[in-house]
Amino acid sequence: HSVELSDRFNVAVPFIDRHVGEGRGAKAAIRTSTESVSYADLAERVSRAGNALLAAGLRPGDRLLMVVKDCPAFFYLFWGAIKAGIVPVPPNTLLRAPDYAYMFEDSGCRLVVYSPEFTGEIGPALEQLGARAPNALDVDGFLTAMAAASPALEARLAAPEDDCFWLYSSGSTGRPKGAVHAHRDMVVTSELYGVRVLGISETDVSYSAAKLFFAYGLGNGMTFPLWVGGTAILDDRRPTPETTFSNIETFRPTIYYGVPTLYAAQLAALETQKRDLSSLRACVSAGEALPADMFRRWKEQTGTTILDGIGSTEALHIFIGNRLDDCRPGTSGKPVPGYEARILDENGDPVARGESGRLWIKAESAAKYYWNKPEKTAETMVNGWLNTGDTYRQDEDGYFIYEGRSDDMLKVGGIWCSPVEIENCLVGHPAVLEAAVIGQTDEQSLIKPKAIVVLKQPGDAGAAMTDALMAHCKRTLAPYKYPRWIEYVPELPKTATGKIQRFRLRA
Ligand code: 3UK
Repeated sequence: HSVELSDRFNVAVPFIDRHVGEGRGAKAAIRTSTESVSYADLAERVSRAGNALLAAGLRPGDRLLMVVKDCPAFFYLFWGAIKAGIVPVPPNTLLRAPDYAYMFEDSGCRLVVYSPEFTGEIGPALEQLGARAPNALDVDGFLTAMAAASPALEARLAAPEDDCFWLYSSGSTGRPKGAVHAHRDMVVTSELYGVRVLGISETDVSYSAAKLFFAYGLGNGMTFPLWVGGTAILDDRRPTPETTFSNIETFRPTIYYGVPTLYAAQLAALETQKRDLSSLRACVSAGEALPADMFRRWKEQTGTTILDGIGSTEALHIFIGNRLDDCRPGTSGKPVPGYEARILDENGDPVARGESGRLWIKAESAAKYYWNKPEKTAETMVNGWLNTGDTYRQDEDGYFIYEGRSDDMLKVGGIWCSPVEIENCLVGHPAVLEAAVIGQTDEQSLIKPKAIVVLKQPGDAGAAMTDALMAHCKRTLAPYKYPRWIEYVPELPKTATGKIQRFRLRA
């Protein structure tokens, strides 16, 4: 099941340049509400973008941080960089200035290109670094530079294992880690999951509600369609039931990719209004576990199957998943052909069938290391195996069942959320003495953050304080991270060394 690649190549050639020679030059590679980009246009703009980056002083191996919304320029920057041997790094676009300042420094990027919508966070991040700040340019400025650049660029050759792009992954403690992916990794995910599991082909039109900065969205909305010469639909708006349904009705995609939180909202909307989803041959869900009940309700309402699968930033895409011809609701399915999975106990021995343990996987698409984090690399990437940090068990037929994180991290709307970060934000409010954050399920059985707070003046507890603390979090953190419930207590359970015992609060 492995994927063969030549020793000297550049992954922009099979994903971008190949299509013109194969007669797809006039075919739409990308469609948005305002434009359609053909494969010929895409190939030319990717080369112009690579040349514009080189003209801006970037050299092969340099990092390009691209804080770019879902739009065609994301493709030009990402592939233009790769074709020129430059390493693109597309972080989450919902972050705040201090997060970006950290990433500018950690990545040592030479250039930041950002959508003008994000000026309010990128500006202060650059200011914070003063003389150490990288050069920065907004996307409009970059498109102008592209128009003046040459449309011809020789692809810089690399080995399949050479560094190609990074994705930042957040952990429960410490700062986000740059997972360094190689040239081969996108080929492996596209071929093993895209082609062999989803059966994606040239005739498919892909629409991912999950954004391109997310490894899940990057595969769904960019690499899979480009690998087979299909069409990708892009929308830069925040996905809601209204935007996603109207996109499905307008563009008639054949595959739709969502996350459980959005499927829950879409199901609620379908109760009051019928929508035309007849173009879909498959739906995919990842990021957090899809409750079996949502699978059934979606099938009832739309007639389509949601394939739940687990992936990670480090593995790049889904490594255990359900299939159209082999799907068990309430499970993550079985290993994708070409990936291996093992459930190990605390001694590193395989557990008996049915018992839970830590999930480890062997993935040809796995990141080789974390940038500048040798200890995290050593903990996570061991002898070719990847420690997922998840607890799993297998049912009697071998389907993998998710049982939760092995640490305290929360998945909210499919995106990592660190309890420590929310606690730190709450403690930054003048009324708060201490705070602990845990996951709690909402009425849809999906996890959202809940805060347990000790106030400096216990008498201040109440609805007005709750509103003030939620507003404080929404202002300071990425908006999806605010606590949906706040409970007030006189003190928090702690270990002898002063570490909050979140497991006691969960109980
Ligand atoms: C959790 C799931 C249960 C799990 C991702 C598809 O989510 C992705 O990557 P992240 O690095 O997070 C990885 C962690 O998220 N998770 C993801 N999918 C599921 N838990 N059921 C699922 N179906 O804890 C995992 O370790 O943000 C998903 C493709 C690419 C991705 N990067």
